[in-house]
Amino acid sequence: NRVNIPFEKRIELSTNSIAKQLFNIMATKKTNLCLSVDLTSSTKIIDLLEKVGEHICLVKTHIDIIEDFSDNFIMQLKQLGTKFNFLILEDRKFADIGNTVSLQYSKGIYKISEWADCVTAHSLSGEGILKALNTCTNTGSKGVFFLAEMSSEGNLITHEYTEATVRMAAKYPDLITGFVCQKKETFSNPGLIQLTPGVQLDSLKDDFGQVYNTPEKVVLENGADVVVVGRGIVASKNPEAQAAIYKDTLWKCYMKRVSG
Ligand code: S5P
Repeated sequence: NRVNIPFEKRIELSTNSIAKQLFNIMATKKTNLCLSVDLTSSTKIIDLLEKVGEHICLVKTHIDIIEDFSDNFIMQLKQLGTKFNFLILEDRKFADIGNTVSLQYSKGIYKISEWADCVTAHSLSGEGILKALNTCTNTGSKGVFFLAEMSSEGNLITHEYTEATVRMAAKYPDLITGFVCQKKETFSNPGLIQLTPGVQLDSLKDDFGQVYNTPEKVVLENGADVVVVGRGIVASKNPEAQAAIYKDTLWKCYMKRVSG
C-alpha cells in the first residue's frame, strides 16, 4: 500500500521530476506541510515566507489574487525557495481547452510556466489540458497536480469522474506529480503524491462551504502525503509558531503511518 511506504523509497518510484524533488525535500526537511499563502500583498507573502520557510516543503500560490504583483516578487519567491529548499505550486486550477490553457500557462502578466515548479489542473475539459501543459515551452522540469476530488461541500465531482481523472493522468507519467484528492483509495501508484487541502486544527468549516479535517484524519485515515494549510496558519495571530505546530503534528502522523 502506497501510504505505508516512506517518502525516501517513493523517490525512485516516481516518474515525474517534481514528485522526486518533493519526496526528497520532505524526507530531508522532515516536513509534509504545504503552506497556502492566500494573501493579496506580495510583501506580506515574502515576510511570511521568511518566517515559516524552514517548516514547509511546498508553497501554494494563487498568483491572481495579488494586488501588487511584480517580476521582482517572483524573483524573491524563487530566492526564498532556494534558501529554504521548498518548491512552488501555482494553484491555477486550469480548466479550459488545451490551447487556451497553454496561453494561460505561459503568457499574460504572470508567465506561470517560467517560475512555478508545478500547477493544478482540472480534468473537466478532457485530455487536451494535459497535452497542452506537457508541450508548453518551459526551461526546467514541471509537474501537474490533477484535481480528482475537492474539499468543499456540495461539489459536483462524482466517483466516476474521479476514476476517469486517475485513468487520464496515467497516460502522462512524466507530467503528473500527483492528485489533489481527499481519500487514500483514489489512486494506488506510490510514485504519485496525494495533496490534500481542507485541514485546520481549530475549525470545522468556513462560511463558504470549505470543510476541515484534522491532521490525524487526513494523514492517517485518508492517506494525505502533502497537506495544504492556508488560513489555519496565515490567519492566525502567530503564523510562525502555528506553522511549527502544524509541521510537527503532520510529521508525527506521517511517521506513525509509515511505522505502523
Ligand atoms: O479541494 C480543494 C482544492 C484546493 S487546491 N480545496 C481547497 O481548499 N483547495 C485550496 O486549498 C484552496 O483554493 C485554498 O487556497 C486552500 C485551502 O485554504 P484554507 O484557508 O481553507 O486552508
